[in-house]
Amino acid sequence: MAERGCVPQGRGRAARKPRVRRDRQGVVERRLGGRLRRVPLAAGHRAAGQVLPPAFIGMMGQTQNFLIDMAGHNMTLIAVDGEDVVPVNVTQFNLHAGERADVVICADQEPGNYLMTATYDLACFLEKAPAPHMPKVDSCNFWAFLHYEGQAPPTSKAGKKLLGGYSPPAGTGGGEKPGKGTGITWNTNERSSWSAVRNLEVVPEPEQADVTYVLDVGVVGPQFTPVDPYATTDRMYMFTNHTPWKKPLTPLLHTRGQCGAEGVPFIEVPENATTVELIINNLSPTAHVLHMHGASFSVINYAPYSESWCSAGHFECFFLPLSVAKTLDCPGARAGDPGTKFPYDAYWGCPYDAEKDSKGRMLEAPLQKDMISLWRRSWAVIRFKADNPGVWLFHCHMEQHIPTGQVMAFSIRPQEHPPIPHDVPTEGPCPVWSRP
Ligand SMILES: [Cu+2]
Repeated sequence: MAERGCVPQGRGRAARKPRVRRDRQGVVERRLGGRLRRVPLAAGHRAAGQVLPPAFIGMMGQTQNFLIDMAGHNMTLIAVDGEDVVPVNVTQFNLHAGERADVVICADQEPGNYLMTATYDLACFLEKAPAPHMPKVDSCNFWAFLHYEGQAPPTSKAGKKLLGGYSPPAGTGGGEKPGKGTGITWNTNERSSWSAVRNLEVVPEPEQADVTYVLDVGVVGPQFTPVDPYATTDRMYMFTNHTPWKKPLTPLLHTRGQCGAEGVPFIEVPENATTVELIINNLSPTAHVLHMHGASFSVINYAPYSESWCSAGHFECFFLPLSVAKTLDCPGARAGDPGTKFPYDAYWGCPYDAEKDSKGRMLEAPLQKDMISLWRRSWAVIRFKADNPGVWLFHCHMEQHIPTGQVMAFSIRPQEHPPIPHDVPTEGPCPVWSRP
């Protein structure tokens, strides 16, 4: 099949940087290979031969992940989390809560209506029946159409299936039997995807970071009881020890964490440290979608078993007992808290082992992100530059994991924190250290 698409493919000098500008009417200018196209986005209609540059934003709450497909058209990925990447054709990409992906779709097919699909893959098994602590879901698929201007709107609807879920609505015109796109499947829940996309401006990492912190993600024992409402429990943690988030008596930025911050999980990064490394171990059976405020980070390593014994295709890993995993899959597996009792003893993970895992580091051209999906029972190693003075949150982006405690903070270059204005309200008895 001939190469299709509107953006030059390739790596290095051959790749041209697309430039995008949006005005208030939703008109987009995108310069591609020296040609400037004006594309009115508001109508959502496309004429043949035009470039459609949608920005996908993961606006999910409890949903972790969607797989995005576009029938009959190549999608060319050009930016991830706001950072430009070497254009690469994708037949499917995934998007977690809060992630962003800019793609170019070339409307170069036979006119018609072409199906776009977003699939929450981890919920598809719940279409047929509920599972413990999980409700049955009506559908794990969501659909829309790419509509070519001048074509009649599609009339078919999704059909309810007897055993659960829906069959997709039908495309029309060229969309009735669309051809296959060309490109890679880009799924950041798999290790190999982290080296399949490369930033236009490469940020190589040094062999050694200035400082390394090991963070565990899990649940504090002796018991984690999801009561109604779910968010009234607060025993999840993401920190160097088992400390769930606790609101400081007065904002950390006001006091540099030196007052009213007892028991609050935050790290003051040394003033002379520039490259900060985080080894993050997920000691729980579900993925977490982590977001950093104030900085992008480099993803330099990701657990290889995200594509083997605990991949998305091996959902039984969700129910796997720790004792079995230690024998069969991961001798170094450990519990998030030894005090958790059945049925919450499912909170365990297979943590990073520097001796065997450091050889997999991607230091030459690590992908720049401000979000990462930390796969179930899994680990990731990321680095960020401590060059933006302030107190910045690092937290799970899943709606139910924020109030349950999966939040921490970094204090970066405290000596350079901007002064707090006098008219900012304060709370608690602490002085405001950074006020001039
Ligand atoms: Cu989470």
